[in-house]
Amino acid sequence: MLDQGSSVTRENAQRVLRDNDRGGYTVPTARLYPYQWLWDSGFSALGWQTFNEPRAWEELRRLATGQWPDGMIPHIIFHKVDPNYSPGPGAWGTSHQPPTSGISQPPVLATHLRWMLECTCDQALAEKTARELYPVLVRAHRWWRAARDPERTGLVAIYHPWESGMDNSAMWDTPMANVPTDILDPYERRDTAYIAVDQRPQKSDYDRYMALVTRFKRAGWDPEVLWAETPFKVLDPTTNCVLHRADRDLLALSDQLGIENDRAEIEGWIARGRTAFSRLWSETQGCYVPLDMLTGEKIEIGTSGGMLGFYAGVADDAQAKRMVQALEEWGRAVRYLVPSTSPLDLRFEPRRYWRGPVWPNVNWMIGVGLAEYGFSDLARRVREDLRSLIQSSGFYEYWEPTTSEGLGGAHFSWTAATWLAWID
Ligand code: 9WN
Repeated sequence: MLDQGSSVTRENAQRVLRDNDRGGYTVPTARLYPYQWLWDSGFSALGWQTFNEPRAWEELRRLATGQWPDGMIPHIIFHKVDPNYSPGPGAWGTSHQPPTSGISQPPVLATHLRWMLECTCDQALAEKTARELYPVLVRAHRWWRAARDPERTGLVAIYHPWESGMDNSAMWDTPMANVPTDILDPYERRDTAYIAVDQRPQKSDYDRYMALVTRFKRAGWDPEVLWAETPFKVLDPTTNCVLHRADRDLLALSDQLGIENDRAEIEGWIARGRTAFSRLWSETQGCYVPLDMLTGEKIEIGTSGGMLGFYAGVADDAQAKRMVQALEEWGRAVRYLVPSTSPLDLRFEPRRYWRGPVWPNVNWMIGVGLAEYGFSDLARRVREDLRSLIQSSGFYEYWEPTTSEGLGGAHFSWTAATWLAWID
């Protein structure tokens, strides 16, 4: 069934973004997610740019208003309190104005800023805003290194599954099993008021999500305490691939804008990161996998996040060929690429959120990466599969990878943005 009866056209995609506009920032979808999310807004900005450039830049400028003094850009900015979403600002208990969450999300912004600068029809506005945002992004990348890789290994840690953007991925089953729930403020779930429970994380996941929030809040969100005491500390392939790509784009931006100051520092991040990725490679899975810093164990599972090695540009020829082979196997097991968990894995659940469904923003990143590596047939399949999914059911949040059923929220911003900026 098509989302709210709307056919999939450029005009309707624009309408989704307009409907989700809250005056300078875009919510992912009404009610279910009524705030500004970091990576959603990054994708929305690319969509806005195709028909309203000033509004696209405004999206990124509003994200910058959430940046903490230490450089972190939080994963949610609570511009206007809305009881439809939980956990709201009170549960996080951070002290920033505007109120924000206390963790981050995959840092897509430098890559998107570069994309916008390259696609602009208004060079003067683009350059002016890029100059304003560039230092914000350098501070954000510096924060990842200082707070999340203080030992300078080249890979950054995440402290919460929400930071990966892939909340209940099967990647997190083992490390989440070690998160104690003895410290847990009472909380209420709102998501299942809108979405069928079999498409959302389980209660056992939410208990642990909220136990982590409660613990970090009691530690006053102090980065050093969190580094020392977090019971969830993982090297996530998605975050590291997105950050590595964004480092390379930040360096390109510094060239384009003629800003010399930070070059050596950014080059250092890139060099260290490139070597460190070998720690996350799994020949068995044919993709990158997470590493649990608290046990030292790699977490063997194939996921779409692990396929972002193309997008990061870190895979060598042999690894790239192995990833293509794995993706082709996945593509024979389901009709539509790229399922969020390998369909050959027992933990694959085709309807449950990040445990199986296809996600538009991830297809976009994998498709871009595949094309850059010269795998044009597979790149085309990843894009065309997404086109078919959107055409069959509308601008949904995610899809069942064989039946093409649209799942999760409808009228979804990053889906409309993907349509406008990458597919149509
Ligand atoms: C928690 C907004 C966000 C996305 C994430 C997605 C989901 C939130 C939630 O929605 O996460 O951050 O409440 O489920 O997993 O990727 O950014 O669309």
